[in-house]
Amino acid sequence: MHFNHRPFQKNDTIAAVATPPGEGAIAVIRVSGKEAIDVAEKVFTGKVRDFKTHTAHYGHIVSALGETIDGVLLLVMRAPRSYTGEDTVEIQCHGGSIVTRRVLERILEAGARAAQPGEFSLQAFLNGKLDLAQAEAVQQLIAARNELALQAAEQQLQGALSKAIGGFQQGLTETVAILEAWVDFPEEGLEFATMDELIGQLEETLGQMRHLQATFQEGKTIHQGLSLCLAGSPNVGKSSLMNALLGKERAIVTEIAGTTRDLLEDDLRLSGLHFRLIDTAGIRDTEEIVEKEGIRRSKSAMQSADLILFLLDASRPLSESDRTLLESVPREKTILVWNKIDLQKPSETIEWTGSSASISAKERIGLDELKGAIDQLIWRKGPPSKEEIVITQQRHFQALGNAIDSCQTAIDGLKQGISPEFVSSDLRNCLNELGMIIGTNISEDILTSIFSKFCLGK
Ligand SMILES: Nc1nc2c(ncn2[C@@H]2O[C@H](COP(=O)(O)OP(=O)(O)OP(=O)(O)O)[C@@H](O)[C@H]2O)c(=O)[nH]1
Ligand SMILES: [Mg+2]
Repeated sequence: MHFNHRPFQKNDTIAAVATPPGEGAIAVIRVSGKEAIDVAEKVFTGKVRDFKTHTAHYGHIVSALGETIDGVLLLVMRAPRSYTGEDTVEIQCHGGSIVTRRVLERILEAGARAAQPGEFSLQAFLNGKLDLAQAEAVQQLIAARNELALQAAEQQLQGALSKAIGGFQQGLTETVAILEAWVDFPEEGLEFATMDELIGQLEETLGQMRHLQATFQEGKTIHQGLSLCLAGSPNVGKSSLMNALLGKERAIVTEIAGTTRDLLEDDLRLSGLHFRLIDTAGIRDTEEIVEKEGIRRSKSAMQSADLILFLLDASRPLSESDRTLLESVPREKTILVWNKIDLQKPSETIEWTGSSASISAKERIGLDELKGAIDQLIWRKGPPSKEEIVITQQRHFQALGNAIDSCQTAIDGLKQGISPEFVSSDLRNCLNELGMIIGTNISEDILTSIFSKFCLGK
């Protein structure tokens, strides 16, 4: 693979601030590449060239004229024992944007180039320290917004996904080898396996690939979070429930029907996931212009939400409008919530086979039951275990899908007695697609687009 033009130049020595901007006790500036030690030697008061690998040294960063810029701790990690696989120097200077910027500028002046986002991880990938799926996991780990996303990223970083893909590749490569031997020496027939065995092996791999691909549904939930919409007639307690779930007085609550006019949103963390919680205007017939627009928004929020909590007031008989509304909700993504169970309950019967919960938003009763119902609706089979491999990225999902299609075509071809060279070409396509996931035979454009989404300094 060649990496000879901008933005990524493999042989450059790159530098960036690796800590977030703003005030902080310390900031870390990372320098990596063939010249990292020489650059550090120029800007630091100690003999960096003589420093042993994995040692820390106190000293000063000085300007070209010898003026002190900052007192720092300097760490040396020599190739290949570093994150990037290149000589790496990390400088811990005082935090704060001006000090940090001056130290970085001095390093750039001494010969390093400002790194692009993700370029340290790209170096690590090009040096074989991480495969592509692992490098992507690093960014996912940083960006994880909930425990399950963190768990999935850690697992991918450890190489669990890469190992599964490697397993598919190994089996498919063996099959290709047998098929190609058959193309070369047709008179000898399929010497190493019967046709049924070959088809059987391919079908097994196909099944495993399909299983892995299907985890993307969960993966998306974990990675992107879900929207959770509170809906129902006016005054049923939607805003009260929003406040109860958030544990703060986010929304205005009054006894006047039609209090909430606009959509209100906030972040909610629940059972290892993150949600976008949306409170809506109570839906009813009205000619009032502002409320009408609010209701239009409520309906559209219900349509686009991943989950709906549909509230009914358990303390009063259901109105016609409650019933009509209930008819219109998409049941598969709705939990029916009876609110105000602290008040006397009229006996109501409605037809509802989906999930439901009974609560009092005001008195904070039944919230655990409600959370349980939400959990159940999301994870019909329970949340993924620590061992289960879940794919969380669209890119992986797509490549797996293409691999599955090619594998299926190969199987169909074998069954129909199509010439083995066509079958082996389908399997090679399948192998290529799998390779894209871990980064073998991947184009520079794709690499650039993947790594450019990373944080600067990572
Ligand atoms: N007793 C009792 N009162 C409740 C409960 N939940 C809400 N209320 C009361 O019901 C009234 C309406 O509550 P809201 O949370 O504003 O209702 P809403 O569904 O957001 O109403 P709109 O914004 O008008 O659509 C307020 O007076 C609340 O105090 C409950 O669980 N028990
Ligand atoms: Mg409200």
